[in-house]
Amino acid sequence: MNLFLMLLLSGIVACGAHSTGDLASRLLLVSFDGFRADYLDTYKLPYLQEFIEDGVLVKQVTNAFITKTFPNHYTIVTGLYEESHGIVANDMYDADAKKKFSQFNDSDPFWWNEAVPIWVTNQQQGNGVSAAAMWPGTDVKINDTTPRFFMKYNFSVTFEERVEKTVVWLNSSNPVVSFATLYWEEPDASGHKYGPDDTENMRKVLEEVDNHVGFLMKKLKASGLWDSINVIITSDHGMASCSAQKLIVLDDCIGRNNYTLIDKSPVAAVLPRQNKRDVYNLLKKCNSHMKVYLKEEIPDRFHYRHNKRIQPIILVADEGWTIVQNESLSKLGDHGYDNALQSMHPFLAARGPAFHRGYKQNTMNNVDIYPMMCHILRLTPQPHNGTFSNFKCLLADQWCKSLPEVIGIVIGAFIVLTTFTCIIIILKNKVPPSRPFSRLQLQYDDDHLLIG
Ligand SMILES: *[C@@H]1O[C@H](CO)[C@@H](O)[C@H](O)[C@H]1NC(C)=O
Ligand SMILES: *[C@@H]1O[C@H](CO)[C@@H](O)[C@H](O)[C@H]1NC(C)=O
Ligand SMILES: *[C@@H]1O[C@H](CO)[C@@H](O)[C@H](O)[C@H]1NC(C)=O
Ligand SMILES: *[C@@H]1O[C@H](CO)[C@@H](O)[C@H](O)[C@H]1NC(C)=O
Ligand SMILES: *[C@@H]1O[C@H](CO)[C@@H](O)[C@H](O)[C@H]1NC(C)=O
Ligand SMILES: *[C@@H]1O[C@H](CO)[C@@H](O)[C@H](O)[C@H]1NC(C)=O
Ligand SMILES: CC(=O)N[C@H]1CO[C@H](CO)[C@@H](O)[C@@H]1O
Ligand SMILES: [Zn+2]
Repeated sequence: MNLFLMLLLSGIVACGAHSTGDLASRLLLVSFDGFRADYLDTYKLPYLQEFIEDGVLVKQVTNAFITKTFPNHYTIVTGLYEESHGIVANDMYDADAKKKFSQFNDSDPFWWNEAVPIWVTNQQQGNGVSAAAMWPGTDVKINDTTPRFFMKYNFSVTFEERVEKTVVWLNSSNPVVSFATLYWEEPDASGHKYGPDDTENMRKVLEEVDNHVGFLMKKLKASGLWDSINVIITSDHGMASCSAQKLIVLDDCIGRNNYTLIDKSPVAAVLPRQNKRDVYNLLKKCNSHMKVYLKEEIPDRFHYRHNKRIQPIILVADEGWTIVQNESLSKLGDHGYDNALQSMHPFLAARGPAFHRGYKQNTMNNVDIYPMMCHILRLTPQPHNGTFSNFKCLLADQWCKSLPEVIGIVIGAFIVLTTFTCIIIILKNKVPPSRPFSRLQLQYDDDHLLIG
């Protein structure tokens, strides 16, 4: 009975979700750069809490290695590890093409074309177009396509201006904007400047970020989009505290002419100019707070090896350590470290008709976000590294029970079945008493016959 009711209910819920979703499934993806997962517990953020209570929360999202901005923003919108989407760092060098990439010189499609992001697929397959208020790559012609509406990256444009633009785009009915992105530079900038342990300054910036969430909610409500739109709020990475006492000085170990430093801290990409083994051996002896890997030795769990843009040697600093050549420490917080560290993890919250209400789960991977968004927008995803079961519980149209609940249902069903069986046996046992009687009668009859 229990199980039957559950199935019936979930069926009704699934049907309901489908019929509302069919009208116009709009999805807004928001990133607050460098929003470490535990900021949500440490600071009072009433607008975000209101958003979460009405939707779902994933407390910690395991992001991709290296835990930097451009690589992880591209992972979120492609569902691919960095080795597979090709944006393997904020600073890159391609030895074959002899090209350089940096955050400030990122518009050559060459770097982005190893993957197709969701805003392109949405326009190629979907029932609508895409719009972007600044997300890495959205102002580049990837696979010969930009979002139908986008802003050229400019950090001076205020959050309010970005939201106003986004809401006007989403409110358009011709064409329908079914997917939009919104990006904001904080709390990353303050995390670098003050360090994540400076609670006074971090409180200020996080309250500002929370007010931005409030502003976004207010604007979506005012335009009448709030009840029908799906909104995901997440981030690319967390932040760790750095200190001048935790410097790894490469100049103390190796001459600068021996190598080119393609990317710096905390994961340094080293292109040897002399014999690779010699460079490796010098670096290997350099500092116990830094791991040194030949490309082919990079651990499997990083999924960070199979791309020619990954340099022959990489150096991975321990949490809180900074790799320099001879410079002094320039920031009190940094990210990029091992993606197994909790300090590197962001959160994910989502709300709207596609999501459950008041549901929380502990983890998912950021490669799972892409297939989840494709599911909501009914797009056939490109090949990706995500896993459906990791996020299915967040979705309103999926039947999802935890293991204890499943065990409860199974035990419940077992009790019901046992009860039925007992009743049947008892009923059956009630019949037999008449049998000996009839048999007795027969015997009696026999006897009678015999006697007769
Ligand atoms: C940007 O990168 C391209 C291609 O590598 C290069 O030709 C150009 O000089 C760079 N521009 C700047 C301003 O660094
Ligand atoms: C960036 O935005 C600011 C503020 O809106 C504007 O004054 C500036 O001209 C913009 N810069 C570029 C390069 O468009
Ligand atoms: C959204 O669209 C509706 C109907 O087309 C219009 O009445 C409303 O003013 C628009 N709101 C915004 C914020 O553009
Ligand atoms: C390479 O580094 C070693 C050790 O610091 C140094 O002796 C040597 O001169 C360097 N070679 C070049 C070409 O810089
Ligand atoms: C760092 O190294 C450069 C190049 O070798 C040198 O010019 C500079 O003086 C050094 N700075 C410090 C602080 O040692
Ligand atoms: C990730 O997905 C891509 C595309 O399907 C695939 O080529 C790659 O092997 C996958 N990576 C892993 C570690 O499974
Ligand atoms: C690199 C890449 O994936 N290119 C694709 C761009 O989109 C077209 C379809 O419009 C595909 O055929 C290409 O493979
Ligand atoms: Zn970032």
